[in-house]
Amino acid sequence: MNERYITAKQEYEKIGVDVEKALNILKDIPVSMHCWQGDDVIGFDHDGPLTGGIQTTGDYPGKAKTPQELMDDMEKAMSMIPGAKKINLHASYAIFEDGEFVDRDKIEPRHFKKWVDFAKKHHVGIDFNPTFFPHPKMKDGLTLSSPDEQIRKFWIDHGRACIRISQYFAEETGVPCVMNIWTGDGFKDVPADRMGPRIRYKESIEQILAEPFDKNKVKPCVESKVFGIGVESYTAGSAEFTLSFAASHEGCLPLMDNGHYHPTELVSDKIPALLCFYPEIALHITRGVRWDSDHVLLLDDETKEIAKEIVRCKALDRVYMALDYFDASINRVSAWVVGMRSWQKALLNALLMPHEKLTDLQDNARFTELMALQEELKTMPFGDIWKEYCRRCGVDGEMSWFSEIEKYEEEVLLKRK
Ligand code: RNT
Ligand code: ZN
Repeated sequence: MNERYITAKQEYEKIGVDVEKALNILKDIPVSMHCWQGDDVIGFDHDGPLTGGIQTTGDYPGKAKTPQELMDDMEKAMSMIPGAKKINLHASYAIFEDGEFVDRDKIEPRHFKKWVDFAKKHHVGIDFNPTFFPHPKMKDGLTLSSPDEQIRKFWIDHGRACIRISQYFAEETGVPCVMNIWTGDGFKDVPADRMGPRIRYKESIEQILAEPFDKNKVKPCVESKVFGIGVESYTAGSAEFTLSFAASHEGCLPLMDNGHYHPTELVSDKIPALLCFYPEIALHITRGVRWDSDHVLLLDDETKEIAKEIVRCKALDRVYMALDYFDASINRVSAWVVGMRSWQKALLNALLMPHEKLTDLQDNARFTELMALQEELKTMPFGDIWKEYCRRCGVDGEMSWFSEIEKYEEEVLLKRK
Protein backbone atom coordinates (compact mmCIF):
# COMPACT_ATOMS: atom_id res chain seq x y z
CA MET A 1 0.00 0.00 0.00
CA ASN A 2 1.50 3.29 -0.93
CA GLU A 3 1.58 6.56 0.98
CA ARG A 4 -0.80 8.33 -1.33
CA TYR A 5 -3.44 5.63 -0.89
CA ILE A 6 -3.17 5.87 2.88
CA THR A 7 -3.54 9.65 2.85
CA ALA A 8 -6.41 9.53 0.38
CA LYS A 9 -8.17 6.90 2.47
CA GLN A 10 -7.93 9.19 5.51
CA GLU A 11 -9.50 12.00 3.52
CA TYR A 12 -12.45 9.79 2.66
CA GLU A 13 -12.74 8.57 6.23
CA LYS A 14 -13.14 12.18 7.34
CA ILE A 15 -16.35 12.39 5.35
CA GLY A 16 -17.57 9.03 6.57
CA VAL A 17 -16.61 6.78 3.62
CA ASP A 18 -15.28 3.26 4.23
CA VAL A 19 -12.77 2.88 1.39
CA GLU A 20 -11.82 -0.75 2.05
CA LYS A 21 -15.48 -1.72 1.95
CA ALA A 22 -15.91 0.14 -1.34
CA LEU A 23 -12.96 -1.68 -2.92
CA ASN A 24 -14.26 -5.04 -1.77
CA ILE A 25 -17.69 -4.41 -3.23
CA LEU A 26 -16.35 -3.10 -6.51
CA LYS A 27 -14.14 -6.04 -7.40
CA ASP A 28 -17.13 -8.42 -7.35
CA ILE A 29 -19.59 -6.41 -9.48
CA PRO A 30 -19.85 -8.28 -12.79
CA VAL A 31 -19.74 -6.00 -15.83
CA SER A 32 -20.61 -7.52 -19.17
CA MET A 33 -18.10 -6.85 -21.95
CA HIS A 34 -19.64 -6.88 -25.42
CA CYS A 35 -17.84 -9.03 -27.97
CA TRP A 36 -19.12 -6.87 -30.85
CA GLN A 37 -16.67 -4.00 -30.21
CA GLY A 38 -13.98 -6.31 -31.56
CA ASP A 39 -15.25 -6.74 -35.12
CA ASP A 40 -17.60 -3.82 -35.80
CA VAL A 41 -20.74 -5.87 -35.01
CA ILE A 42 -20.28 -8.27 -37.92
CA GLY A 43 -20.18 -11.76 -36.38
CA PHE A 44 -19.31 -15.03 -38.10
CA ASP A 45 -22.50 -16.07 -39.86
CA HIS A 46 -22.58 -13.64 -42.77
CA ASP A 47 -20.35 -11.26 -44.70
CA GLY A 48 -21.85 -7.93 -43.68
CA PRO A 49 -22.55 -5.07 -44.08
CA LEU A 50 -24.21 -4.06 -40.83
CA THR A 51 -27.86 -3.08 -41.22
CA GLY A 52 -30.91 -2.77 -38.97
CA GLY A 53 -30.54 0.89 -38.11
CA ILE A 54 -27.12 0.64 -36.46
CA GLN A 55 -23.80 1.58 -37.99
CA THR A 56 -20.11 1.61 -37.24
CA THR A 57 -17.85 4.24 -38.70
CA GLY A 58 -14.10 4.07 -39.21
CA ASP A 59 -11.65 1.69 -40.79
CA TYR A 60 -8.95 1.16 -38.19
CA PRO A 61 -6.74 -1.77 -39.16
CA GLY A 62 -6.60 -5.10 -37.37
CA LYS A 63 -10.20 -6.02 -36.67
CA ALA A 64 -10.90 -9.59 -35.59
CA LYS A 65 -12.20 -11.76 -38.42
CA THR A 66 -12.20 -15.22 -36.86
CA PRO A 67 -13.42 -16.60 -33.52
CA GLN A 68 -9.83 -17.14 -32.42
CA GLU A 69 -8.82 -13.57 -33.25
CA LEU A 70 -11.84 -12.18 -31.43
CA MET A 71 -11.15 -14.28 -28.35
CA ASP A 72 -7.47 -13.29 -28.41
CA ASP A 73 -8.42 -9.61 -28.53
CA MET A 74 -11.00 -9.95 -25.76
CA GLU A 75 -8.50 -11.80 -23.62
CA LYS A 76 -5.92 -9.08 -24.18
CA ALA A 77 -8.42 -6.39 -23.21
CA MET A 78 -9.62 -8.32 -20.15
CA SER A 79 -6.06 -8.55 -18.86
CA MET A 80 -6.03 -4.75 -18.51
CA ILE A 81 -9.44 -4.31 -16.94
CA PRO A 82 -9.91 -4.60 -13.16
CA GLY A 83 -12.94 -6.21 -11.53
CA ALA A 84 -15.36 -9.06 -12.23
CA LYS A 85 -16.60 -9.55 -15.76
CA LYS A 86 -19.07 -11.34 -17.97
CA ILE A 87 -18.91 -11.60 -21.72
CA ASN A 88 -21.78 -10.54 -23.94
CA LEU A 89 -22.40 -12.43 -27.18
CA HIS A 90 -24.73 -12.08 -30.12
CA ALA A 91 -26.22 -15.05 -31.94
CA SER A 92 -24.35 -13.97 -35.07
CA TYR A 93 -21.15 -15.06 -33.28
CA ALA A 94 -22.08 -18.75 -33.55
CA ILE A 95 -19.03 -20.81 -34.43
CA PHE A 96 -19.55 -23.27 -37.28
CA GLU A 97 -16.99 -25.94 -37.93
CA ASP A 98 -16.12 -28.37 -40.70
CA GLY A 99 -18.05 -26.42 -43.31
CA GLU A 100 -21.32 -26.67 -41.40
CA PHE A 101 -23.77 -23.80 -41.58
CA VAL A 102 -27.24 -23.50 -40.10
CA ASP A 103 -29.46 -20.46 -40.28
CA ARG A 104 -30.38 -18.46 -37.20
CA ASP A 105 -33.66 -20.27 -36.59
CA LYS A 106 -31.74 -23.52 -36.17
CA ILE A 107 -28.69 -22.62 -34.09
CA GLU A 108 -27.92 -24.85 -31.14
CA PRO A 109 -25.89 -24.72 -27.95
CA ARG A 110 -23.12 -26.71 -29.59
CA HIS A 111 -22.42 -23.79 -31.92
CA PHE A 112 -21.36 -21.85 -28.84
CA LYS A 113 -19.31 -24.52 -27.13
CA LYS A 114 -16.06 -22.68 -27.86
CA TRP A 115 -17.46 -19.56 -26.21
CA VAL A 116 -18.36 -21.61 -23.16
CA ASP A 117 -14.81 -22.93 -23.04
CA PHE A 118 -13.54 -19.37 -23.28
CA ALA A 119 -15.87 -18.23 -20.48
CA LYS A 120 -14.83 -21.10 -18.26
CA LYS A 121 -11.17 -20.36 -18.85
CA HIS A 122 -11.76 -16.83 -17.60
CA HIS A 123 -14.29 -17.77 -14.90
CA VAL A 124 -16.96 -15.49 -16.30
CA GLY A 125 -20.64 -15.80 -17.12
CA ILE A 126 -22.15 -15.17 -20.56
CA ASP A 127 -24.94 -12.82 -21.62
CA PHE A 128 -26.68 -13.35 -24.92
CA ASN A 129 -28.57 -11.55 -27.66
CA PRO A 130 -30.62 -12.98 -30.49
CA THR A 131 -29.48 -11.15 -33.64
CA PHE A 132 -32.42 -9.64 -35.49
CA PHE A 133 -30.32 -7.66 -37.98
CA PRO A 134 -28.14 -8.09 -41.09
CA HIS A 135 -29.99 -11.01 -42.54
CA PRO A 136 -31.96 -11.77 -45.71
CA LYS A 137 -34.99 -12.66 -43.60
CA MET A 138 -35.31 -9.05 -42.45
CA LYS A 139 -38.12 -8.15 -44.79
CA ASP A 140 -38.67 -4.47 -45.53
CA GLY A 141 -36.75 -3.68 -42.36
CA LEU A 142 -39.03 -5.83 -40.18
CA THR A 143 -38.50 -9.04 -38.23
CA LEU A 144 -40.70 -9.90 -35.23
CA SER A 145 -43.25 -7.27 -36.25
CA SER A 146 -43.42 -8.18 -39.94
CA PRO A 147 -46.88 -8.62 -41.47
CA ASP A 148 -45.49 -11.71 -43.23
CA GLU A 149 -46.22 -14.71 -41.04
CA GLN A 150 -43.35 -16.77 -42.45
CA ILE A 151 -40.88 -14.02 -41.63
CA ARG A 152 -42.23 -13.67 -38.12
CA LYS A 153 -42.02 -17.41 -37.63
CA PHE A 154 -38.38 -17.50 -38.68
CA TRP A 155 -37.49 -14.83 -36.12
CA ILE A 156 -39.63 -16.34 -33.36
CA ASP A 157 -37.82 -19.62 -33.92
CA HIS A 158 -34.55 -17.71 -33.70
CA GLY A 159 -35.59 -16.20 -30.38
CA ARG A 160 -36.61 -19.59 -29.02
CA ALA A 161 -33.31 -21.13 -30.10
CA CYS A 162 -31.58 -18.30 -28.25
CA ILE A 163 -33.50 -19.06 -25.04
CA ARG A 164 -32.22 -22.63 -25.20
CA ILE A 165 -28.68 -21.39 -25.79
CA SER A 166 -29.01 -18.90 -22.91
CA GLN A 167 -30.08 -21.68 -20.57
CA TYR A 168 -27.09 -23.72 -21.74
CA PHE A 169 -24.76 -20.79 -20.97
CA ALA A 170 -26.22 -20.42 -17.47
CA GLU A 171 -25.95 -24.13 -16.77
CA GLU A 172 -22.40 -24.40 -18.03
CA THR A 173 -21.04 -21.30 -16.32
CA GLY A 174 -23.21 -21.33 -13.20
CA VAL A 175 -24.04 -17.66 -13.80
CA PRO A 176 -27.50 -16.42 -14.94
CA CYS A 177 -27.63 -15.38 -18.58
CA VAL A 178 -29.23 -12.05 -19.47
CA MET A 179 -30.90 -12.52 -22.85
CA ASN A 180 -31.74 -9.25 -24.53
CA ILE A 181 -34.30 -8.82 -27.28
CA TRP A 182 -33.71 -5.81 -29.47
CA THR A 183 -34.98 -5.30 -32.98
CA GLY A 184 -34.59 -2.23 -35.17
CA ASP A 185 -38.07 -2.85 -36.62
CA GLY A 186 -39.53 0.42 -37.79
CA PHE A 187 -40.10 2.81 -40.67
CA LYS A 188 -38.10 5.49 -42.39
CA ASP A 189 -41.14 7.57 -43.10
CA VAL A 190 -44.52 8.35 -41.60
CA PRO A 191 -46.34 5.06 -41.07
CA ALA A 192 -50.01 4.44 -41.79
CA ASP A 193 -50.36 1.93 -38.96
CA ARG A 194 -48.41 2.33 -35.74
CA MET A 195 -50.31 -0.19 -33.67
CA GLY A 196 -50.33 -3.21 -36.00
CA PRO A 197 -46.56 -3.76 -35.90
CA ARG A 198 -46.57 -3.35 -32.13
CA ILE A 199 -49.33 -5.92 -31.64
CA ARG A 200 -47.37 -8.34 -33.83
CA TYR A 201 -44.14 -7.54 -31.99
CA LYS A 202 -45.86 -8.18 -28.65
CA GLU A 203 -47.26 -11.53 -29.78
CA SER A 204 -43.92 -12.58 -31.26
CA ILE A 205 -42.03 -11.87 -28.04
CA GLU A 206 -44.70 -13.78 -26.14
CA GLN A 207 -44.12 -16.76 -28.38
CA ILE A 208 -40.38 -16.55 -27.82
CA LEU A 209 -40.91 -16.47 -24.07
CA ALA A 210 -43.22 -19.48 -24.33
CA GLU A 211 -40.09 -21.56 -24.84
CA PRO A 212 -39.54 -23.27 -21.47
CA PHE A 213 -36.69 -21.89 -19.37
CA ASP A 214 -35.64 -21.57 -15.76
CA LYS A 215 -36.29 -18.00 -14.61
CA ASN A 216 -33.37 -18.14 -12.22
CA LYS A 217 -31.04 -19.00 -15.06
CA VAL A 218 -32.30 -17.00 -18.03
CA LYS A 219 -33.20 -13.34 -17.66
CA PRO A 220 -35.01 -12.20 -20.80
CA CYS A 221 -35.04 -8.45 -21.44
CA VAL A 222 -36.62 -6.10 -23.95
CA GLU A 223 -34.62 -3.08 -25.14
CA SER A 224 -36.32 0.05 -26.44
CA LYS A 225 -35.16 2.62 -28.95
CA VAL A 226 -36.24 5.95 -30.40
CA PHE A 227 -34.95 5.63 -33.95
CA GLY A 228 -32.23 4.10 -36.12
CA ILE A 229 -30.39 5.05 -39.29
CA GLY A 230 -32.89 4.77 -42.12
CA VAL A 231 -35.61 4.09 -39.53
CA GLU A 232 -36.16 7.64 -38.35
CA SER A 233 -39.91 8.00 -38.14
CA TYR A 234 -41.15 5.04 -36.16
CA THR A 235 -39.74 2.24 -34.00
CA ALA A 236 -42.02 -0.61 -32.99
CA GLY A 237 -40.07 -1.26 -29.77
CA SER A 238 -40.45 2.21 -28.30
CA ALA A 239 -39.83 3.04 -24.62
CA GLU A 240 -43.51 2.77 -23.71
CA PHE A 241 -43.84 -0.49 -25.59
CA THR A 242 -40.93 -2.27 -23.93
CA LEU A 243 -41.63 -0.92 -20.43
CA SER A 244 -45.24 -2.00 -20.67
CA PHE A 245 -44.25 -5.37 -22.07
CA ALA A 246 -41.81 -6.04 -19.23
CA ALA A 247 -44.30 -4.78 -16.63
CA SER A 248 -46.99 -7.14 -17.87
CA HIS A 249 -44.85 -10.25 -18.40
CA GLU A 250 -43.42 -11.72 -15.24
CA GLY A 251 -39.76 -12.58 -15.46
CA CYS A 252 -39.12 -10.19 -18.36
CA LEU A 253 -36.83 -7.24 -17.57
CA PRO A 254 -36.77 -3.80 -19.15
CA LEU A 255 -33.39 -2.95 -20.66
CA MET A 256 -32.44 0.71 -20.96
CA ASP A 257 -29.67 1.71 -23.36
CA ASN A 258 -28.76 5.30 -22.55
CA GLY A 259 -28.24 6.04 -26.24
CA HIS A 260 -31.87 5.25 -26.94
CA TYR A 261 -33.66 8.27 -25.54
CA HIS A 262 -34.21 11.86 -26.59
CA PRO A 263 -31.08 13.94 -25.94
CA THR A 264 -32.39 15.66 -22.80
CA GLU A 265 -33.72 12.47 -21.22
CA LEU A 266 -31.44 10.91 -18.62
CA VAL A 267 -31.27 7.21 -17.86
CA SER A 268 -29.77 8.05 -14.46
CA ASP A 269 -33.14 9.47 -13.47
CA LYS A 270 -35.07 6.55 -14.95
CA ILE A 271 -33.16 3.92 -12.92
CA PRO A 272 -34.68 4.77 -9.50
CA ALA A 273 -38.10 5.12 -11.13
CA LEU A 274 -37.95 1.62 -12.58
CA LEU A 275 -36.49 0.16 -9.40
CA CYS A 276 -39.69 1.18 -7.58
CA PHE A 277 -41.56 -1.37 -9.69
CA TYR A 278 -39.24 -3.99 -11.15
CA PRO A 279 -37.30 -6.51 -9.04
CA GLU A 280 -34.49 -6.41 -11.62
CA ILE A 281 -33.57 -4.23 -14.58
CA ALA A 282 -30.81 -4.29 -17.21
CA LEU A 283 -28.67 -1.58 -18.78
CA HIS A 284 -26.69 -1.02 -21.93
CA ILE A 285 -24.16 1.61 -21.00
CA THR A 286 -22.91 3.67 -23.90
CA ARG A 287 -22.06 7.22 -24.96
CA GLY A 288 -24.18 8.86 -27.57
CA VAL A 289 -22.69 11.95 -29.15
CA ARG A 290 -25.62 14.01 -30.46
CA TRP A 291 -27.43 10.79 -31.34
CA ASP A 292 -27.21 7.05 -30.59
CA SER A 293 -23.67 7.08 -31.92
CA ASP A 294 -22.27 4.40 -29.58
CA HIS A 295 -18.98 6.16 -28.88
CA VAL A 296 -16.60 4.51 -26.40
CA LEU A 297 -17.77 4.97 -22.82
CA LEU A 298 -15.89 7.68 -20.92
CA LEU A 299 -16.03 8.90 -17.35
CA ASP A 300 -18.39 11.76 -18.15
CA ASP A 301 -21.07 13.27 -15.94
CA GLU A 302 -23.98 11.06 -17.00
CA THR A 303 -21.85 7.91 -16.77
CA LYS A 304 -21.02 8.88 -13.18
CA GLU A 305 -24.64 9.72 -12.46
CA ILE A 306 -25.87 6.32 -13.73
CA ALA A 307 -23.39 4.54 -11.45
CA LYS A 308 -24.39 6.75 -8.52
CA GLU A 309 -28.04 5.85 -8.91
CA ILE A 310 -27.34 2.11 -8.93
CA VAL A 311 -25.22 2.44 -5.78
CA ARG A 312 -27.52 4.90 -3.98
CA CYS A 313 -30.53 2.69 -4.61
CA LYS A 314 -28.55 -0.22 -3.12
CA ALA A 315 -29.35 -2.00 -6.36
CA LEU A 316 -25.99 -3.49 -7.34
CA ASP A 317 -27.62 -6.93 -7.24
CA ARG A 318 -30.74 -5.80 -9.12
CA VAL A 319 -29.17 -4.09 -12.11
CA TYR A 320 -27.44 -6.08 -14.86
CA MET A 321 -24.75 -3.90 -16.39
CA ALA A 322 -23.49 -4.37 -19.91
CA LEU A 323 -21.51 -2.05 -22.13
CA ASP A 324 -22.72 -1.41 -25.65
CA TYR A 325 -20.70 0.67 -28.10
CA PHE A 326 -18.72 0.11 -31.26
CA ASP A 327 -16.01 2.35 -32.58
CA ALA A 328 -14.18 1.25 -35.72
CA SER A 329 -12.02 4.39 -35.93
CA ILE A 330 -9.55 3.54 -33.15
CA ASN A 331 -7.72 0.49 -31.83
CA ARG A 332 -10.59 -1.82 -30.88
CA VAL A 333 -8.80 -3.46 -27.95
CA SER A 334 -8.09 -0.05 -26.47
CA ALA A 335 -11.76 0.85 -27.00
CA TRP A 336 -12.75 -2.04 -24.74
CA VAL A 337 -10.14 -1.21 -22.12
CA VAL A 338 -11.01 2.49 -21.95
CA GLY A 339 -14.76 1.84 -21.80
CA MET A 340 -14.63 -0.92 -19.22
CA ARG A 341 -12.18 0.98 -17.04
CA SER A 342 -14.36 4.08 -17.29
CA TRP A 343 -17.34 2.15 -15.96
CA GLN A 344 -15.22 0.71 -13.15
CA LYS A 345 -14.14 4.25 -12.28
CA ALA A 346 -17.75 5.44 -12.33
CA LEU A 347 -18.74 2.66 -9.93
CA LEU A 348 -15.79 3.39 -7.65
CA ASN A 349 -16.63 7.08 -7.64
CA ALA A 350 -20.20 6.19 -6.64
CA LEU A 351 -19.03 3.84 -3.91
CA LEU A 352 -16.79 6.53 -2.45
CA MET A 353 -19.67 8.85 -1.54
CA PRO A 354 -21.31 9.33 1.86
CA HIS A 355 -24.77 8.53 0.54
CA GLU A 356 -26.49 8.32 3.92
CA LYS A 357 -25.20 11.70 4.92
CA LEU A 358 -26.23 13.22 1.59
CA THR A 359 -29.73 11.74 1.86
CA ASP A 360 -30.02 13.03 5.38
CA LEU A 361 -29.20 16.54 4.21
CA GLN A 362 -31.87 16.27 1.53
CA ASP A 363 -34.51 14.90 3.90
CA ASN A 364 -33.83 17.71 6.35
CA ALA A 365 -33.99 20.30 3.59
CA ARG A 366 -30.40 21.37 4.21
CA PHE A 367 -29.95 22.08 0.53
CA THR A 368 -27.21 24.68 0.94
CA GLU A 369 -24.93 22.19 2.68
CA LEU A 370 -25.96 19.43 0.28
CA MET A 371 -24.81 21.52 -2.66
CA ALA A 372 -21.54 22.45 -0.97
CA LEU A 373 -20.72 18.85 0.00
CA GLN A 374 -21.59 17.47 -3.42
CA GLU A 375 -19.17 19.97 -4.95
CA GLU A 376 -16.43 19.11 -2.46
CA LEU A 377 -16.72 15.44 -3.38
CA LYS A 378 -15.68 16.22 -6.92
CA THR A 379 -12.13 17.09 -5.90
CA MET A 380 -11.51 14.25 -3.47
CA PRO A 381 -8.29 12.24 -4.20
CA PHE A 382 -10.12 9.65 -6.26
CA GLY A 383 -7.14 8.79 -8.48
CA ASP A 384 -5.08 7.46 -5.58
CA ILE A 385 -7.84 5.05 -4.59
CA TRP A 386 -8.28 3.97 -8.21
CA LYS A 387 -4.58 3.15 -8.52
CA GLU A 388 -4.64 1.05 -5.37
CA TYR A 389 -7.75 -0.78 -6.62
CA CYS A 390 -6.04 -1.58 -9.92
CA ARG A 391 -2.94 -2.74 -8.10
CA ARG A 392 -5.01 -5.15 -5.99
CA CYS A 393 -6.74 -6.46 -9.11
CA GLY A 394 -3.36 -7.07 -10.71
CA VAL A 395 -3.75 -4.54 -13.50
CA ASP A 396 -1.93 -1.35 -14.30
CA GLY A 397 -3.43 1.69 -12.57
CA GLU A 398 -1.73 4.24 -14.71
CA MET A 399 -1.28 4.46 -18.44
CA SER A 400 1.49 1.99 -19.06
CA TRP A 401 -1.21 -0.49 -20.19
CA PHE A 402 -1.25 1.55 -23.35
CA SER A 403 2.22 0.44 -24.37
CA GLU A 404 0.86 -3.12 -24.19
CA ILE A 405 -1.81 -2.05 -26.67
CA GLU A 406 0.78 -0.57 -28.98
CA LYS A 407 2.86 -3.70 -28.80
CA TYR A 408 -0.17 -5.92 -29.49
CA GLU A 409 -1.14 -3.74 -32.41
CA GLU A 410 2.28 -4.01 -33.93
CA GLU A 411 2.84 -7.69 -33.28
CA VAL A 412 -0.66 -9.07 -33.78
CA LEU A 413 -3.30 -6.71 -35.17
CA LEU A 414 -1.29 -5.21 -38.04
CA LYS A 415 -0.15 -8.64 -39.16
CA ARG A 416 -3.72 -9.78 -39.82
CA LYS A 417 -4.79 -10.19 -43.42
C1 RNT B 1 -28.83 -1.02 -31.01
C2 RNT B 1 -28.91 -1.60 -29.66
C3 RNT B 1 -28.41 -3.00 -29.50
C4 RNT B 1 -27.13 -3.24 -30.25
C5 RNT B 1 -26.42 -4.52 -29.89
C6 RNT B 1 -25.41 -4.89 -30.91
O1 RNT B 1 -29.13 0.30 -31.07
O2 RNT B 1 -28.26 -0.77 -28.75
O3 RNT B 1 -28.30 -3.31 -28.17
O4 RNT B 1 -26.22 -2.20 -30.06
O5 RNT B 1 -27.32 -5.50 -29.66
ZN1 ZN C 1 -28.05 -1.49 -26.78
